[in-house]
Amino acid sequence: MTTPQTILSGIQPTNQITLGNYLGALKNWVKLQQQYRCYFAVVDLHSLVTARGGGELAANSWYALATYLAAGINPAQACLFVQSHIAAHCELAWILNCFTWMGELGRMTQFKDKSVKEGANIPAGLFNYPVLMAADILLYQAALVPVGEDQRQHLELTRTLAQRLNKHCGQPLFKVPAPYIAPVGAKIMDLRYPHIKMSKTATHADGVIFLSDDADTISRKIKRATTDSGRDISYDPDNKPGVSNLLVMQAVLLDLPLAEVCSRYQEQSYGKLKSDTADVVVAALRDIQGKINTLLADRTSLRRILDTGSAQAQATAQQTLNRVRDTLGLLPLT
Ligand code: AQP
Repeated sequence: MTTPQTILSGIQPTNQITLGNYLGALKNWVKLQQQYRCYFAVVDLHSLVTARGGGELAANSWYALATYLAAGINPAQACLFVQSHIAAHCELAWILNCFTWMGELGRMTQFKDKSVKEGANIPAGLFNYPVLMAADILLYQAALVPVGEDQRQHLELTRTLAQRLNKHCGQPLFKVPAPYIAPVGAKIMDLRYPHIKMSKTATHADGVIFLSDDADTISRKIKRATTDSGRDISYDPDNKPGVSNLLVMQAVLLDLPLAEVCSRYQEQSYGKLKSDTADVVVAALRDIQGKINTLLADRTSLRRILDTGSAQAQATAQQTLNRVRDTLGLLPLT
């Protein structure tokens, strides 16, 4: 029997998880855990870049862990852990920083977009974020990284760094990972401003569906979603981003081909599309929301899952880090 390939992915607990995170990442993870050796992290160190920590970060981290489980991640199949519990992430990130060029980081679209919001004091962490992400992935020798479209460029940098270090050290220290981008749902758009992606840290909550939103809130947000001035309902993300976004949500949540969902709305109104989409989203999230609340009420069990996952992640990560340290000539720890 061949050893399954490794997958690593994570979500930042910057705020509560959104429908975009769920459809673009989490829902795929649930399928992938059957076939691959999976590591799923709550990447809390990344969140410090914009959230700057505090009680909310801790609460959001527990919430993220509970959401992974409620969505269907099975801790007996996948390793669940919190990024900051594994010190190797920061150590490898520093090493990779020494092999990353400023020009490469300056070209990152997410850095350019997010630094505009930061004003005069742009945290260096925002600039170096893709390097920490590369460390997250390379420590576990991940072959595949399921991400939404927004992370494609960061993954490309991870590949470059893996190849650069492998060449520099004259040996395959790191597996060169490939992105796993779902054909549909990889970029769920904001409901209010459908030309930008739905984001946890959007300044306007009305365009974002949080997994914690109740049924009325979800319905209200979808019914007020921006559509366009036409009448026909078709998948055309360039000219009809709002309508296309709702069609995609239904297709992914109902596990139906996009063309089949589109065909249901040949002679229908935008109002019907919105109310059906609201029903589909509410129904899909109801079960998950109930489970999240039950899981959050039992912190001892969540802690036990984390402890098991951390021990497993620590062993794998340290193995990679030790090889890197040796190869680069850093003195052994003992
Ligand atoms: N709108 C989206 N559609 C599809 N996938 C998405 N992802 C994020 N937004 C969408 C995917 O979710 C995973 C976790 O993302 P992240 O927490 O690392 O941060 P992000 O990509 O920066 O996502 P957000 O929600 O926009 O967070 P903030 O506001 O904190 O920056 C990734 O796989 C991502 O691709």
